[in-house]
Amino acid sequence: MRFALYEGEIVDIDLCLSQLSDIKYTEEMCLKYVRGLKEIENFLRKSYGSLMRILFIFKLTRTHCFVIYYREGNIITFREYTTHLVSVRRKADVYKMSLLWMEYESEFEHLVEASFARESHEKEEYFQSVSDRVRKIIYRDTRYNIDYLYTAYVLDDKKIMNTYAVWLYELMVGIHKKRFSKEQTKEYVIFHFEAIKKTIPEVVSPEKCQKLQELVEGAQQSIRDYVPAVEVKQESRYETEIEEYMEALFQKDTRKAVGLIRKYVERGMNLDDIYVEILSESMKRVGELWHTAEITVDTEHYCTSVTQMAMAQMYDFLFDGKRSHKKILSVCPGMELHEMGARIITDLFENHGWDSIFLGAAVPVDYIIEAVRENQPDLVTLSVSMPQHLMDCEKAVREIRKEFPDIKIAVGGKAFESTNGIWKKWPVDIYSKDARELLARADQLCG
Ligand code: B12
Repeated sequence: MRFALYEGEIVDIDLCLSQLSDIKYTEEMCLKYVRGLKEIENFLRKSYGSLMRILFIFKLTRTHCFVIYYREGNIITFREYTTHLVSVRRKADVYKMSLLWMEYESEFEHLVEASFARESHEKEEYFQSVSDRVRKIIYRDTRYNIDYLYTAYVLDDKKIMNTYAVWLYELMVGIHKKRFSKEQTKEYVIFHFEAIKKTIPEVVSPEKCQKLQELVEGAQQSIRDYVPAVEVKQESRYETEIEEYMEALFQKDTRKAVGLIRKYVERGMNLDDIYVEILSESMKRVGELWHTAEITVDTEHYCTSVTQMAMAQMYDFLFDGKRSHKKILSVCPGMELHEMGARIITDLFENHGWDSIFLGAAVPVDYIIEAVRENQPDLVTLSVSMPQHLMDCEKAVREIRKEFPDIKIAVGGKAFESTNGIWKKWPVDIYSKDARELLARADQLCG
């Protein structure tokens, strides 16, 4: 067997030369290659260090390739593709390097690859009709689907998967609105889940299959049963301020937006209200507008950065009151990037006399423990917005409880709302949806 590296991938020269167009490969035929693949893997490991996964491409004809996904001595999946789809896969691989992905057991990693391969195979015509960008998005969505499936499986909480399925469907309705009806989108999302369901027994060990397939079926059923809630607009008592702040954001008028918040402070408005009822509420509405495709992600990010700027200027006004000599340490565990909830909580506590340490986004559990050891706070608050990060949160909770039994622990954030009260299974002192309720209970508990 002779191999060559071609654009960073390994190509079987003999197969390229033989130009076989009608051969159908079987798993046994693939296995013949494993010895050769292992040697190449060892060689690449020496040259490049750790390898996540190798993609082998065997060219059959000018238009058809045979692809093996191979990892540490095992074939993950193999399929025949048009070369066109292979180039999509390559790009998806680059995309996959993004830091946003969660890490999970290899079986689930294989499930992403194999489900995407199945979907692109079963819908080959559709995959060819859409742009590279769309195919990349479908790959990304497959990965997100498995993130949620994995989380629901590990935490044994169906609601995580069901809530996500409906959320994904709503997101797709917005994205598809110019091309497909809601019914077509519904079928499409259900099909997307079906590809995962059918692939589960191929790549996941048998004892996990039933539970995983039930979770996927539950997700599909939630989409079928979903009836959009009749919208009852809940007016805030700060409706005028929220609207003028959001208008400034959408006009991309940074100075005006930041200035408005300063003006509210100078007018003597309660600082807690500004944080919770204006800034937090505005960000939630921004999120909903992104979710329904009324604004794009760049605008969402802009609103985030301006809101963080607006919060930063509030610091000047926070530290005036009487100190209570209590300390809060606030953090987002694991890979959680949504830090504004934790930040708002920290500022609220500062405003009420607590000393605070805000560690911010994405802190690995080991470092959270170290920070707790070093700073000995009275209260640790862990904030999670995306369910995928609940596992890290649980780990942090359990380790803190074990090592520092006297320190109080509070958890909260949007992720908990899509669980069946997962926090009840953990050794926490406080869970709340509401930052001000947390403050009141912490004052009592740590008093
Ligand atoms: C800003 C934002 C981002 C920013 C965050 C930047 C930053 N520095 O924080 C960035 C760009 C990084 C981001 C990324 C993503 N985001 Co985002 N994001 C948001 C958005 C619009 C606002 C978040 C926010 O600050 N809200 C305001 C704060 C104050 O609210 P909060 O966190 O819920 O906190 C309140 C309470 O929950 C509570 N609380 C919070 N923590 C704690 C802790 C304790 C102990 C207690 C008691 C209470 C408590 O008190 C707070 C005050 O009221 C939300 C929309 C939303 N509804 O929140 C989406 C949202 C959270 N994101 C979402 C998504 C999908 C993503 C992305 C996958 C894609 C994307 N949109 O770019 C990535 C994933 C990133 C990752 N790996 O984690 C979805 C999540 C949906 C789901 N299925 O779970 C949301 C809900 C948008 C939506 N409506 O669909 N995002």
